[in-house]
Amino acid sequence: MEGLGVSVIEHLLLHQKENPEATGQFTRLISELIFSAKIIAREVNKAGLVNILGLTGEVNVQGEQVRKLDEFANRVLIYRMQKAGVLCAMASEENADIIEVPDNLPRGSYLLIFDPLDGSSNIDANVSIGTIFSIYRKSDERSYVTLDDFLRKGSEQVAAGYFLYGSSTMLVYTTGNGVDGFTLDPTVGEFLLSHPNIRIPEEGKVYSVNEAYTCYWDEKTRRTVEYFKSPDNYRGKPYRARYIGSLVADFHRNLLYGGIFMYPADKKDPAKPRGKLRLLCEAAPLAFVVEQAGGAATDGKDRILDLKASELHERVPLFIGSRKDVEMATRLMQGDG
Ligand code: AHM
Ligand code: MG
Repeated sequence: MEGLGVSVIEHLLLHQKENPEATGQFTRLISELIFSAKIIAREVNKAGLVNILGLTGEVNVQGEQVRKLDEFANRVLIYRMQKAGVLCAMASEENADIIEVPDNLPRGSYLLIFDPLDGSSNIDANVSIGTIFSIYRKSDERSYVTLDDFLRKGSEQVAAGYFLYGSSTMLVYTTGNGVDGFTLDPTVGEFLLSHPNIRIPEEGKVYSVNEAYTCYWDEKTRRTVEYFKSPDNYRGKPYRARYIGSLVADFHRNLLYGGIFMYPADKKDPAKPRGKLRLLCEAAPLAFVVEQAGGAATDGKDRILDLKASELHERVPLFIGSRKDVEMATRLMQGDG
């Protein structure tokens, strides 16, 4: 029947032919992710009602305070994905080490990396937050998994995307064949295709960066950000500033409307010599999405998808968004332009 929408799984099955990843195992993986995200969305939506908000008092492996919903989202994903029978191991922003699927559970050939609830400092203010995921296939037949299995180039991802918990809950993802967006229809409990074949505008009107850190930036970073504010840039007028401080929300807005998001290195901040964002669970998956939508992502020099992580929680400077804007920022960061 027409007019009832296409669900994610229907969409995956419809595109099975041109999509090598749309195997039974992959479809199961996506279904489990969706189920986990629905549970997380339910808790995010009722967070204000049930006093689940606030800090747990614990700090995560990166020294940041963990909020209750982060912990909840992390537990849901680990618990459900471990049982799915399609993964051999996982890695989470909240866990120092890789998480293997226990011996008593069936294993599959996929590796999953996720940030369970990104932007969690915004939870109390009802600002959009998200779950970012990145999927690789194990590169050999060994029955065990090591850290090296995760230290791969982003270009080897077989799928990546995010769930956005905002005014509506969305799933945006790619399997290397363009980017599609689905919106959760709460009345039927399904993600329905709402944004087929998303293309990011070639150049944007928006720059997104936390300018409070100007004092920590080197000269090239300052000049790069100044460029987008200048009436002498290639648009001939200043870009608008938009910065939510919630990566998925900032990224998603720029993906739809065009623009550039920057989280540069803070050279003078010993805590962030390589910026704040993590290569494996934040930069690489969003880079895969943006490239598949016609955009670009670099660390100010090299393509994000060409970088090979040397540790699980490696951080990386990030310039991501509309292709022309990112190319310009990268040239400026190299002192060229
Ligand atoms: P988190 O993973 O601990 O939530 O941190 C990542 C978040 C991103 O969502 C956002 O882009 C960035 O931190 C904002 O950082 P800052 O407050 O330094 O601008
Ligand atoms: Mg994060």
